[in-house]
Amino acid sequence: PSPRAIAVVKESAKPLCLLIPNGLETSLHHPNESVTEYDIKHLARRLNIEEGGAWQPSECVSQHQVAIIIPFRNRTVQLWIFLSYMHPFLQKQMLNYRIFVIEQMKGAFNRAKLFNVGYAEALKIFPYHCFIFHDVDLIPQKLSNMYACTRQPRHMSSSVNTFRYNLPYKELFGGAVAILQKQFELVNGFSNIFYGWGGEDDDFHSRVINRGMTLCRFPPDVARYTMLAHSKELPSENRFMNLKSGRDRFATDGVNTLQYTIMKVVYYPLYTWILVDL
Ligand code: BGN
Repeated sequence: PSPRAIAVVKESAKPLCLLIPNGLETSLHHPNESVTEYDIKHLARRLNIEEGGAWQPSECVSQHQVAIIIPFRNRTVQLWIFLSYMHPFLQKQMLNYRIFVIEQMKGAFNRAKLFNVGYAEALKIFPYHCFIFHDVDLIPQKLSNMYACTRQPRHMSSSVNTFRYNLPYKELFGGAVAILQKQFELVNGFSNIFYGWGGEDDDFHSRVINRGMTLCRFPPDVARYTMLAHSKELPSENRFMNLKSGRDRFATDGVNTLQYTIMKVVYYPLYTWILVDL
């Protein structure tokens, strides 16, 4: 358990929750792909979710304090599907969690920098010890795929339907990853310079390896995901160059040099929304 969980147990006289709750072998219903705004509003009340999309078990103290960071723009329908599926999923895993949606206001999309912003902003709200950096279009199929941090950084989405449930290459570290706060700090987060599609996840992989860590993955049968359909992004032309020179910037480009402007923060019923100008 994290030091914080132990402290809370002492204060609250509640027991610690199991590290991995029982009953996760069952699978969850399929994501409902026709979620309406009405469904979303009612879900928050029905599931006792705190404003801003946060929740924790009431009967015990979760050992996992997890910030789930979703970079976002222009995918509202996918976000609804994601949220209405993920809240029940995360609750069954007995996590103390909050979902952050980090929306980029303008310019070429910068997934990695949005992750850095989510990290920095989440820590202002709560001392999360575990971070999950997650695309909005990925739906985990197995409840046994714990949304918590392992000792080593974990590539979570290693078995995705669109890749016919195969890992395309060994170094792939995209889609959804789980990493401890102190490890993320150690690798200086993501690079901030990857605008457009591709490469930022490969650079993040190099950062982790460079700091002497090794990735882990759950077995393919557990790490199974469905990707929601969307049009293909155009890969950026700079991605090869940025990736090649990446190593020179590990220490000088990341959370320690992060600059951004928060335009709006709203605590919506199912998520904390942060609109940012990068
Ligand atoms: C790779 C991309 C990743 C992406 C995976 C899976 C690059 C860098 C130049 C080699 N990497 O090719 O960013 O997550 O495909 O789609 O484009």
